[in-house]
Parts: sequence; C-alpha cells; structure tokens
Amino acid sequence: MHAPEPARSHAWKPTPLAVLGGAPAFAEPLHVGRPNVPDRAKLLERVAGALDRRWFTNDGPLVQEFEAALVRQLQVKHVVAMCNGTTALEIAVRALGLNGEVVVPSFTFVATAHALQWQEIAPVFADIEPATHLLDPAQVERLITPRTTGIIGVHTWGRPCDVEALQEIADRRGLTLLFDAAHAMGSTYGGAPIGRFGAAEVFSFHATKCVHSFEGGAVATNNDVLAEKLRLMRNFGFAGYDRVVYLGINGKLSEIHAAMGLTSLEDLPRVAAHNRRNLELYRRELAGLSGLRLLDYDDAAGESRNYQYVVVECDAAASPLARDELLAVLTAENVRARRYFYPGCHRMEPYRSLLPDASQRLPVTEAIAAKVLLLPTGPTIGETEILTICGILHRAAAESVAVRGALPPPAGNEPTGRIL
Ligand code: T4K
Repeated sequence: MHAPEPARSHAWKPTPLAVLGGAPAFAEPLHVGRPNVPDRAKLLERVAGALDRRWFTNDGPLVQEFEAALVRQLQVKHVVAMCNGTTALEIAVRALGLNGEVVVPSFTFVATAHALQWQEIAPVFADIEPATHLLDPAQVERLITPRTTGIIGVHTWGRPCDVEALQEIADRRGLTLLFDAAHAMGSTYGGAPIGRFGAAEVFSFHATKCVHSFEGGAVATNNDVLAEKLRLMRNFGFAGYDRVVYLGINGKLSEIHAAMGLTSLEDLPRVAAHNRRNLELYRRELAGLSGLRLLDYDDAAGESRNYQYVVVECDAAASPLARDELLAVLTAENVRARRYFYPGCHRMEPYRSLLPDASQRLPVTEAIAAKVLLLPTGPTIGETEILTICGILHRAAAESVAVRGALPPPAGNEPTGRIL
C-alpha cells in the first residue's frame, strides 16, 4: 500500500514509480539544457538576409550587430564574439598574457580548467563557499605563489562571485582577474550587468544557455588595447590582407550563429521571467521535503538574474534518499536531472593524474559535488512538468524503503579516466 498523498498541488503519479515497475511519467526525456527557440520568423528573416548578402562569416554585419547589442546589454565598451565559450576563454587567457599558475575553482565546467591547461598553464584549484558554490576569496589568497599570474572567478549558476574581494586580492598581489561568465548573461552585480568586471568577462552562447547562438561565446572588456588584441587573435592575427601582426587562431563566429544570438538575446526577458516562475513553483512544491535545499539566487531588489538553473542540494543525512538515488528515480521517469559539476575538475583527467592530492584541500567542493542535482527548467518546462517532477520526488521520499530496495547498490563513485 502506498503512503497517502501529501496536501500539496504536485501531481501524484497515477502509476507506480518507474523504478518500482511503473511506466515512466514522461514519454520523452526532459532535459536540463533544452535549447530555447526564440522568434522563428525573425530568425529566419535574418538567416535569409545573410544568404542574400552571401556574407557568411569573417566579422559580417550580423556579428557586428550582435556585438553592438551585447555592448548595450552589458553596458561595457567592447564585446568580441567568438565561435564558443571555451575558445573565448582560451583567447582571453592568451591575450591577457596569463602563464605559470592561475587560481580557479574546481567546481565549474571542465572548460574553465581546460582553457588554461591547453596552453600549458597550471590551473590551481581553490575551494568554494558552501552557501553559494562560488570561489572563496580566502582560499584563493592561500594558493597564490610566485608563479601565479591570475585568478579566474566563475559566476556559477549566474550568481555573481565576490567581485570586490577578488579584485582587491588581484590588485594587492599584482594579478590579472578574469571572469568566466558563461552562466551569467542577464545577471548583475551591485545593480550593474556582469560583463564589465575584472580585466575581462567571458560568456558562452552554447545551445543550452539562456541566450545562445547554437554555439558561440564572447569576451567583454572595457580595455581598448585588450579588445583590439582579442579581435586580432580570433582572426589568425590578420590586421589586413596579407598582414599578420600576431599569433592568432580561428575563433570567429559565423553569420548564422549571430542571427540566432541576436534573436535569442531579444528573447532574454521572456526566458528569464519564465525561469523565475519555474523556480518559484519548484520552491513551493519542494518545501517540506526533508533534506532538499533549493539554492537561492541572491536576487535582492535592484539585482537581475536569468534563473537558468534550478539547483537542489540533497543532504544525505536528512533526506530519506541519497542524491544518486533521487537521480536514478528521476532518470527512470525520463527526467534527465544532472549532477553539474560532479565530480569536480580535480577528479577529471588530466587533473586527476597531475594533482592526485587535490581533493584533500577541496573539502567544500567534494561535499557540494556529492549533493547537487539540477532539475529541468526553461521555456519548454512549465507547471505540468514541475508538478509531476515534484510529485515524483515526494512519492520517492514516501516510498523510500521500497525505492532503495529496488535500486542496484551504489556503484563506486570514483570516476576513472586516463590520459590518452
Ligand atoms: N565555463 C562554464 C562555467 C560553462 O558552464 C561552460 C559550458 C563553458 C565555460 C564553456 O562554454 P562553451 O564552450 O560550451 O560555449 C553543457 C554545455 O554543453 C556547456 O556549454 C555548458 N557549459 C555545460 C554546463 O552544460 P553537457 O555536456 O552537460 O550538456 P549537453 O551539451 O550534452 O546538453 C545537455 C542536454 O541538453 C543534453 O543531454 C540534451 C539537451 N540538448 C542539448 C543540445 C546541445 C538538446 O536538447 N538540444 C541540443 O541541441 O554540457
């Protein structure tokens, strides 16, 4: 016999949980990163314009228009669009002259670390603050050595880092401060758009981001000299026909990508408002589930957020089911919740082999990586889906003994990998 339905509005699944033999709640997978589709007619009109012009890449008019729109959005002097966020990070790191060691959080998408290691710069992993999941300035300070040239702060989940504290450390220790703002389009710090802080800030417009250009990225900066260098570097170092003045690479964004970027940027207010409603609904429906905490967005009056991620922490001591058991329950229902950024960069290759002891100085990263679960949101997710997802979580908690009995014993969580 099942436990009685709790007095909430979430939908109590009519059939047994899928892990207990019922049909999945959703016929199609529900993803955390389902791409947003902005105004289709506007997008196609822009694409048609590019086809008519026969100008497809190499700093075309749509790329320039996208960059100008981003300059207005971010209230920054320069935005240099690139083919993806990782290339934008790599070019920014190079243009800023970083070398030796750079302090970064381990709790981030692996691209942040790879952008350094790819250029033979050692990422030095610093721990995060437990309440915010953001780089802890005190830990950064402890890891600075004579080889350190910079700090990369990551505005994880679109919440701003402690910009002031990091800038103060960078200034005092003579370091360059760069921000990975891949999650932070539409977010503010002290009421000002993220994009103008540090020496530069790097955005991602990957398809799964709230503003996207299928693939894409950008570097934003107020520094004229840096902006010029970034433009040269993304175009092989060409300063005119047959004239190369720099070591460069191909980091250009194409016109069709810019068409999507522009159209998607225009859609940001709608997407952020939808995400915010979803978050509030999750907050209401998850209330009372023991051991689950929904991360807040630190969005006091005057601050904006894009609310792109619904981040839940599952406290193993207080929740009837562990994080990975909840993940298995949701996956069986076709809800593709994600464990971003498990297990932390320091446990991924090549860092795992290069820094075998790193986990000892990253206790908060380890604890948070073991707790976090991201739930689907975005414009393709609405009230029906959220009530069903929350209903599944409530029901799994109520039937936790049966659920645990039905799941295979937890596999070793130690990820494996080797350097190729
Ligand atoms: N810094 C940070 C802090 C970042 O988070 C990222 C990227 C970067 C730097 C680097 O920026 P980029 O070089 O990517 O521009 C995803 C994204 O691929 C990645 O861009 C993002 N962060 C990261 C947080 O999430 P995956 O590998 O977990 O997810 P992916 O791409 O498989 O997509 C997630 C789900 O979304 C899929 O399982 C299915 C669905 N999906 C995905 C795509 C691409 C769709 O339904 N349609 C699609 O077209 O990394």
